[in-house]
Amino acid sequence: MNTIIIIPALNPDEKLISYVKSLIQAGEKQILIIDDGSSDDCRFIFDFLEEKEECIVLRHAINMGKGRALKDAFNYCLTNLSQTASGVITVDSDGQHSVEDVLRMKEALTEYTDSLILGARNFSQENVPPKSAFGNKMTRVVIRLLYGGNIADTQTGLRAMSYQVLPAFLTLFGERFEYETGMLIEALQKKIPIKEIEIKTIYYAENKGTHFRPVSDSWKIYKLIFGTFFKYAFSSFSSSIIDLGSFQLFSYLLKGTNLSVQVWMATILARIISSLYNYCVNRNIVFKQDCKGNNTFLKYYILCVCQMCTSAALVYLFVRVIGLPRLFIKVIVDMLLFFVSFRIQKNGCSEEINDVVYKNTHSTCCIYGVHSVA
Ligand SMILES: Nc1nc2c(ncn2[C@@H]2O[C@H](COP(=O)(O)OP(=O)(O)O)[C@@H](O)[C@H]2O)c(=O)[nH]1
Ligand SMILES: [Mg+2]
Repeated sequence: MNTIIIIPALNPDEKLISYVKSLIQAGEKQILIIDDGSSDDCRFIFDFLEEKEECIVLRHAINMGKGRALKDAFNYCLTNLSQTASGVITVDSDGQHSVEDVLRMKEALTEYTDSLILGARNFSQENVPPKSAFGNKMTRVVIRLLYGGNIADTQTGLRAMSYQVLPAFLTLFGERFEYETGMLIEALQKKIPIKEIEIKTIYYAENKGTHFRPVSDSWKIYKLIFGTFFKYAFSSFSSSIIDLGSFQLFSYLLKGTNLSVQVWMATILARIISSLYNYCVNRNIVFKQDCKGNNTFLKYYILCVCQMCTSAALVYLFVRVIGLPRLFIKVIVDMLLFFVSFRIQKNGCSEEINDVVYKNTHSTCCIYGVHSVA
């Protein structure tokens, strides 16, 4: 696969020139370098690279952050370099990624065209500065707990992806290092497979030249990780409360009718209200982008109706047979249904439905998932 090498750079040193030269020697023909508002001292490096026919230099007038630089580069590739390549590899400018590893990523990309491929470092090695090892291990655990997936190197800058998956990352939130964390969360949420290739773990001078600001960049990364999760949790929890509250209200209003009418009508009306609320919240707040309108709406409701009917039927049955308070039974039934639907989604009933369920995941599960929180 023909690939573009993308190198985001902020105040690089001369090593960048020899690094780019060795990439060219290794056969790379398209290298996109982003000068992200680097100081005037570095200008000669970018001017030199710009002269090379294999290189394109994009410049930011001021420093806008690695995330912004990557998004601009991805967009440039998709809009201007769509004829000449079909994938990209992002590489750091400070020589932390060996040319051999870049080539291995390229090879992997020919096989995993539907995946986000990560060049994973080994943080147990001796040359890894303790701060970097700790930060990475901690982020790995938190992402695993909140989103699943077991990603060995969550902060790697060596990443490869085909044009097929690239658009998913274009509009993500984050201007600095947190953008790269957002890419991982997006891949996990959208079920874009993540493949890791072990690479050499290179650190120079205890990583003293890093642009990573431990407090403010870590804060941004964790705000993103928890923010996305809590938005989802809030959406699920509040939908659940609305569902149960409406169920109780409609049961009360339908008091004069027989049990079957009460349970079915209350379930349906409550679900209409709570699912509309949930769909809107997820569409506008939780998963701001990538909702393909009616299509997701329709599929969302097909799933919703199936779960709703099962819920009403089971609540009716258990109220009749066991005679416990119906709200209590509804909580238990919806909780069980959540786990069942979750398992079905995990095993993958139909790929398409799965995809939709995943995009709305939490929305579809929400109404049920919620109850596990409630
Ligand atoms: N475009 C751009 N690149 C950046 C910025 N900060 C860091 N980088 C690049 O991102 C890569 C990794 O940054 P680095 O400071 O080495 O972080 P570390 O390797 O995680 O310690 C390098 O290629 C940097 O040049 C930035 O603000 N803008
Ligand atoms: Mg570095």
